Amino acid sequence: MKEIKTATRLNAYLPHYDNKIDKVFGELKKVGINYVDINFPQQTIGIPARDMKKMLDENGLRPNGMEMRFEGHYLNGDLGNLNDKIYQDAIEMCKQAVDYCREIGGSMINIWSAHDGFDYSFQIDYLKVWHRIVKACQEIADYAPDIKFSIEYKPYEPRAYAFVDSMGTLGMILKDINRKNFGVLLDYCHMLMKHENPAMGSEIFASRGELFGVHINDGYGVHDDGLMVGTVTPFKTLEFLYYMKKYHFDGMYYFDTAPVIEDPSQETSKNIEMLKYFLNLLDRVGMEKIDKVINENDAIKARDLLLDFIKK
Ligand SMILES: [Mn+2]
Repeated sequence: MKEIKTATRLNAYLPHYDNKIDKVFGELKKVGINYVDINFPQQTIGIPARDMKKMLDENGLRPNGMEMRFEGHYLNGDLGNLNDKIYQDAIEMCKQAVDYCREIGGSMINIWSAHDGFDYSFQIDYLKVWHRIVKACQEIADYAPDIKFSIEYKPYEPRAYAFVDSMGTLGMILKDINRKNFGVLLDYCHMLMKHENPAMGSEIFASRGELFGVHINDGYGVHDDGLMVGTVTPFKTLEFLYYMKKYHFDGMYYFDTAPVIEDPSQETSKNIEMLKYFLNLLDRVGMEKIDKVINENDAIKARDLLLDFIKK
């Protein structure tokens, strides 16, 4: 079986390891993780890129890239902020993330615009914010044509309404950004929160070559629960993964899970186990057979397929 690229949330580990990132890297390697995504600037503060690269090399981990974390003065918006100074800061921060990413040998920047959104009616000018985000993304894309950028959407939290909130809005804004190195990162839990079916997103974006990454996890749909992979909606997870296989996704599976009570390494090993088990299960049931069932457009046969997954 082809190597699966996996990474996990470093913030689940750091408090258990004196907030020392090198100790966390050592632990990740032991548990079977092979790639790392680093929150920028949050997890790089005080660590020059060359030192980060050295720590990755020493622990046999490969860099995927950076995950943007807009904190502090970005409370009222980041890449869509209507204050010129803060807007420029947000763009500048993405460029700094690119520089750091290149130095550690990474190739991807994931942008989660935590604070672009609104809480009240009549609070923002939607079109103005839309154009600012598009312009910012174009500037960042053109700054680094060698880097792939993904936008991760979420319907709400911390804002009551996020600006880029769904597969539809993201699809529209990508069309306006119109840069080959800009794509999508699907967070499974975020899709459940929006009452989207994750598989619909993985098929549509992967088929267009726009799916650059996934955050895989599980939840009940109301909150960003970040539960272990496959534990709440196993059939939906299987359907989601079916399309990842169908379109030969070769990006990274990032476990965006949040063990609060559980030991993070035990939790990560269960995520890896479930992901591999599900990807194998799709083969055992048969990709062709699944494809046939889908083509028959028949709910009864689709239900029978679900039972086949349990029987295998
Ligand atoms: Mn995520």
